[in-house]
Amino acid sequence: MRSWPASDPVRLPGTGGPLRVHDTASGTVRTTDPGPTARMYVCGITPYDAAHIGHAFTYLTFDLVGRVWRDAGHEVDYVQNTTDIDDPLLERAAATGEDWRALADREIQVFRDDMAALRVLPPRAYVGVVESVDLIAAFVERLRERGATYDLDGDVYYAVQSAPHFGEVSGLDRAAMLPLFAERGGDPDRPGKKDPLDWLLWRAERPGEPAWDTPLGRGRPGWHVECSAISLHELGMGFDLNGGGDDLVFPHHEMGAAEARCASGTGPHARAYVHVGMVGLDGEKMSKSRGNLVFVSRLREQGVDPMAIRLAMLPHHYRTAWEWTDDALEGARSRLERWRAAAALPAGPDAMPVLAAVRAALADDLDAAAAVAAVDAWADAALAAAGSGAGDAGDPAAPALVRDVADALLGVAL
Ligand code: 5CA
Ligand code: ZN
Repeated sequence: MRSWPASDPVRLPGTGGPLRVHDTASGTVRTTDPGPTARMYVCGITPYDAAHIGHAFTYLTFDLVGRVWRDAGHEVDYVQNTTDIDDPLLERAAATGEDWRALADREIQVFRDDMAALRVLPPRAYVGVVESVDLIAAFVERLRERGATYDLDGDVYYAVQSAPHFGEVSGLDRAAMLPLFAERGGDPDRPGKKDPLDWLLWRAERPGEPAWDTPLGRGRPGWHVECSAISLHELGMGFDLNGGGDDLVFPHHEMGAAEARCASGTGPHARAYVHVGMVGLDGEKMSKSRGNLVFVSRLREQGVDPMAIRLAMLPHHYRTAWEWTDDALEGARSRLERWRAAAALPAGPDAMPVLAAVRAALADDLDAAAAVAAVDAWADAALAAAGSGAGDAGDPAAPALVRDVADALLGVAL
């Protein structure tokens, strides 16, 4: 389906260094080592509601990854899915009496507008499940041919015993896996399953539910299989980074990795698994099911500058859970004003050290707080010099370079 618009980030002088990020599978911060084209897959929204700050923070994180890779001289091949058919979407549509397709289309469009406003660079391929049903059914058939599946009342399950590397992504043992599986969309207690951890690949048609004709029969895909089928089709095996929020470590990325290994006969699915901490509000994870949400689209409607929203998220480290507050948005607003005022000065202190500091900070496991602090320090010094009457002193090229650094690496338009 259609992605969203963006202009390419400006090119900065020189090149940035290699990106180091935390890889969930190894539990360590590792240097990414992409070829000329860095390949990234990130799990997209389930479009039954508008995107909240938690979603936005996840996509901001991977936007920074793409920007650092670009600055280091790589092309970036970025793929994102959208789960435009799944139980929560159908449940919401049933509750409100809306057509599920209309609901999904509307919320996907709100998401595109949010992402474009926040200056999140778009994926090369933005892929829906509905448009991928044939691809996913063919993928399930491949798993079936490899003997990894079994049928249960017309549904198709992946047998966890056919996943020799199971646990490679999350590092969890069975005792830890079981409750998470139950909590996050799994069905450990369904009678007839060979193992409680076996997971649904294909759901045969149920009365009143949408279904598609495929060689597997009429039905629709299970959840995890959409991301392994789409990522393999678009990027191939062993791509550089598989990302999402840390609620996807298990079961979603574990089960997806097992399917991809089985279908391809090689592994791993991705060279690094990167997970983002959960954003909360009032002491709880922000989630559609809890309803404690701050929507990006609502803030935009209220006239909040999207760059202030971006700056309010930016200083948080991607691996640490944090809470959204109105105060933080206020702080981001005044920071944005200060940065804009400094960047509009006729001259300022040498900005090459700012470029070096922002590059080094982001390459170091996306230390965006340190990157923001480097711009703060430059802006404070530039404004102080201007305030003391020395405004024309300094380097006349510095404000433009800081604008370019903020634009290309932080995604903030000044
Ligand atoms: N469609 C699936 C992925 S295939 C899904 O998880 N959709 S979602 O709408 O629930 O979440 C979209 C993305 O935002 C996922 O990467 C998810 O891990 C992330 N996410 C969800 N809630 C939060 C939160 N509170 N904070 C940070 N990231 C979040
Ligand atoms: Zn996914």
